[in-house]
Amino acid sequence: MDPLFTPDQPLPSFAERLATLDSILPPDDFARLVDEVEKLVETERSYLPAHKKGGTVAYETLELKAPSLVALYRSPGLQALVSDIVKLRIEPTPLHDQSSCSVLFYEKPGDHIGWHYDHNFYKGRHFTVLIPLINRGREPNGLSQARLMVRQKGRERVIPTPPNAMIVFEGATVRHKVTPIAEGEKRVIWSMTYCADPRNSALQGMARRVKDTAFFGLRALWT
Ligand SMILES: O=C(O)CCC(=O)C(=O)O
Ligand SMILES: [Fe+2]
Repeated sequence: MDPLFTPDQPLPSFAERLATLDSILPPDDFARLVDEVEKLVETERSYLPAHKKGGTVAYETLELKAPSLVALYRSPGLQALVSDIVKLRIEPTPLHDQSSCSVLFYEKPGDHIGWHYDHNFYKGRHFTVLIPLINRGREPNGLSQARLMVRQKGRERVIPTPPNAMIVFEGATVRHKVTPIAEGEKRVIWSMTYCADPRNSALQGMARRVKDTAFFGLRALWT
């Protein structure tokens, strides 16, 4: 699958280190992708401890079980689009970095992520790209109550995350969180990172592994 990444729409400004686009994939391609990921999340969920809030499917699992997702992450089309938005040539981050390409799912009441930065473990500037795959719930617009919020210059704002949107931001400088999801709601986010220079020092590599451990469990220390 090599769909045409978007859209006939002017590129948004990245002056605030955050930009959003809508309808990033053609509807048929998007529907196929959601289908593939939904099946995978069903299986992956069964390995999670019952008490664990939220869940992630890591890059290495996606490479085996969701090859079209991983192919899109590495596709020239998506890289070119992100490069054009951030006005820097960017590349995918390495396979051993669990944040490079992952799927986050929020489905139990209370699933959320607190305020954080996406730490940059690389030499070059580092960007987070989110493509919401599923977001449904009880809000008047049909979306879930789990909201992506950012805080910049002392100001908080909600960044809408409807399915098939794309949110690009510089996570090392833009503090963000996701508010708790409510009963019966579901939100599945495809999260990727790109970097202008994805080399890192040994020290940065160690820090990255410690961070992945908190997010993905002990296994990450051995990657
Ligand atoms: O679920 C979201 O909207 C944001 C997830 C997040 O913080 C990230 O992928 O860095
Ligand atoms: Fe984040």
